[in-house]
Amino acid sequence: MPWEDQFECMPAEKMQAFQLKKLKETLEWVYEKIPFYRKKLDENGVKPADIQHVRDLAKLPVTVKNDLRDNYPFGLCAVPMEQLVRIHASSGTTGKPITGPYTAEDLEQWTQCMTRNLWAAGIRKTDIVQNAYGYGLFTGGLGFHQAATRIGCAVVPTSSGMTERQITLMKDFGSTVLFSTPSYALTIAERAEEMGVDIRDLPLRVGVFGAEPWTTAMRDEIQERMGIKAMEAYGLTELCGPGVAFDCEAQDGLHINEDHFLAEIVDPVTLEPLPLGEPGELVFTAIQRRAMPMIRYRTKDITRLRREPCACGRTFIKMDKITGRSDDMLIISGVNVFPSQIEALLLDVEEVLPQYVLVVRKKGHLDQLSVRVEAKPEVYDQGEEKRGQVEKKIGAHIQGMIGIGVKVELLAPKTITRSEGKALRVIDERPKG
Ligand code: DLL
Repeated sequence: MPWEDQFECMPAEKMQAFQLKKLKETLEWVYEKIPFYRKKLDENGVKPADIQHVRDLAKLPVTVKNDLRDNYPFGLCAVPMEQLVRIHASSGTTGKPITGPYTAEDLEQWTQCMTRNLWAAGIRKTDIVQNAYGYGLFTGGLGFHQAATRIGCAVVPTSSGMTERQITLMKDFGSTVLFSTPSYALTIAERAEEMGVDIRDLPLRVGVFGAEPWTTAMRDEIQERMGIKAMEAYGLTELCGPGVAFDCEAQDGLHINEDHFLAEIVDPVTLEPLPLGEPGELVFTAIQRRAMPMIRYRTKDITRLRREPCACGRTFIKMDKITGRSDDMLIISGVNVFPSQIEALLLDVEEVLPQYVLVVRKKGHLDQLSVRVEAKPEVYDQGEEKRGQVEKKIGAHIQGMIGIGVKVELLAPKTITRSEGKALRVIDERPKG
């Protein structure tokens, strides 16, 4: 039974009526309280009252990350400071940070959304959960912490880093659940192997991973290496943090908390809404937040939406795993490539470790992609000839599956810096501007 089945299993018609009511309230709210939105709606000739159906969303202008930066720190906040009880922030990779302010009600709703996620992952009050997401301004640490506390779990707030200590505590405390980024889970698995600890022999049984793209191949690798079920969380600071979407025991797509977040898929270039099932950029409207609602926020995340019955009984719309961000998309010899496609292919190759980095350079007018991937120690030790064969094999596999020529560099094990949070997968050495 889901955590809040009255919402999670709500029949579609009832959900649509609920969403419309909340959407209208939110539009009135932002129009009245946030000059940025009032101006934008006026410029586009739309009034909140023009929205009479959820599909009328498409009439509204989109919001982008730069709008948040331009209004840093509190320009998009609809309530006075005394009503805020928490302020998170995310720095992103470049530029000014963006802020995530919460009223007490926002914090409560976030906790409930996130609790649905953990509950769907099978986490119960008897669990000992080790939370290796970073605590602090990042929403991962506290977002997971609040929800695990609500279920009544024993939370071990390790935060990220100090990997040996993570493993020692995991063993000593008998942690049954791990929260971390997927790449940090791999770092933990690898370090444990070096320490002679087999995580599969420990009580650990579930992980809830997110905050960065990962393929199903990577999920299988983690499940296998740790002997756990690897579940997923999706979210972003702009909307609350984790708790926007989550997978259930079916592990077949992520249910979106659609009583809080209206999802659309648009063409990233024309911004035209795309029909269900088509891949494109995910756009969200947050319809229950008070401090910082979001109207048609462009996430840059690429996926598809599916509305179909799920074995778990939830009626929430599903999204596929994120295949990448539109700003991470590479165009190599005219072919659009996401790092996740390369990840999936590398994980097919038995001679390598799941540690890689992609380097993009400009050669003349063309973009050139180098795939740097670590060899397994026993493969690396066989010498140059063997390494050359493996590089060729990987190059041919990528050429065969995606149709692009790449340069493959097989690296010695442990060459690539291990992730403790979001992994760096692409190094772009093309000249800027
Ligand atoms: O990463 C919130 C979060 C924390 C989600 C812990 C899940 C677990 P930001 O730092 O603002 O927030 O980054 C948001 O991370 O737009 C996606 O590109 C990416 N992302 C988050 N979850 C997933 C996921 C947190 N499950 C950005 N799969 C988003 C793929 C994800 N990408």
